Amino acid sequence: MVAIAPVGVIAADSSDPIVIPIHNWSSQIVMSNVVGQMFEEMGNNVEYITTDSQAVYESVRLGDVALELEVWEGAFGASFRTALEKGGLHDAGDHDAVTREDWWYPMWTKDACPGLPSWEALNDCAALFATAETGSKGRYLDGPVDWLKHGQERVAALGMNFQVVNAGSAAALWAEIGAAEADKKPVVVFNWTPNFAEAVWPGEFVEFPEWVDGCDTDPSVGPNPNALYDCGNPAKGYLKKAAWDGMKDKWPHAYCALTKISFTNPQIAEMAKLVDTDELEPEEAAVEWLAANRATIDPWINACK
Ligand code: TMO
Repeated sequence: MVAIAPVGVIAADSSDPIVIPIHNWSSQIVMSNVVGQMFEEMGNNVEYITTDSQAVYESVRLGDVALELEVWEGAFGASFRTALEKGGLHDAGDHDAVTREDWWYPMWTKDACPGLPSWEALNDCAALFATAETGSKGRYLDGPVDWLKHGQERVAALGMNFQVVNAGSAAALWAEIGAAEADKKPVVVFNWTPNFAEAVWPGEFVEFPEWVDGCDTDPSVGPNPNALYDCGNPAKGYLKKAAWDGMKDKWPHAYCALTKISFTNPQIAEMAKLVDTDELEPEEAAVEWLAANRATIDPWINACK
């Protein structure tokens, strides 16, 4: 006899592991574990793989990994758009979060440079940020290179008296702020929100010329008619989920849950805090986060059984 599936019941998910990519900042790692554990509760197999945070969009497009949980507009909008245009990956919806990634300083920096947060004021204060390494120029500690923040291009496009140094890891950013804290030494580093840092060090983003679409692709956009990257990052950026087109058919229940998932700024900041402040391992942090947030998670699971 041939078994016929009742109408309205979706096929079972494949028992192949859902491969989830992990990058080099804490909220993304914890969120990936939260969602991975959620999928496991739904009966799926999950595998984590550490990947470059730009190349991952090509991996999602080809189905080497199933999804990406944190597509930040500022850092990854361009790679995400490129992969979308090539095909194989799609936008699986936004988190209920507003993001910003840019040059940032702890508030004590403003005591030494009261014209902040304007970028022109920062530039006039460049000497305050000079180090043995940067000579007469101010030091700006940018993120790890794979976040492609184009700090050097921005300095050139706006004629700033700063030298851009790339941090080797997110931890190096926090160490730079921490080391400056005792003497209230002025520092300017790459930072973002939502993040654990906002609860630890009050601070502000530097205000650069406002982001305009095309600032990274069309030199005529932005205040310097001959340069790309002469704008700040979006001040109200999106945070998206991306999925491999094949995920829907291969793991329909997990895919359904992915489309429901939507984390908020405080929830994402808490994910980072569990690792960066409380020093839990990401997997443990995810267990804790899930235990404290069943009311958020359970409806997503129940809607996709
Ligand atoms: C991609 N990041 C949140 C580190 O700016």
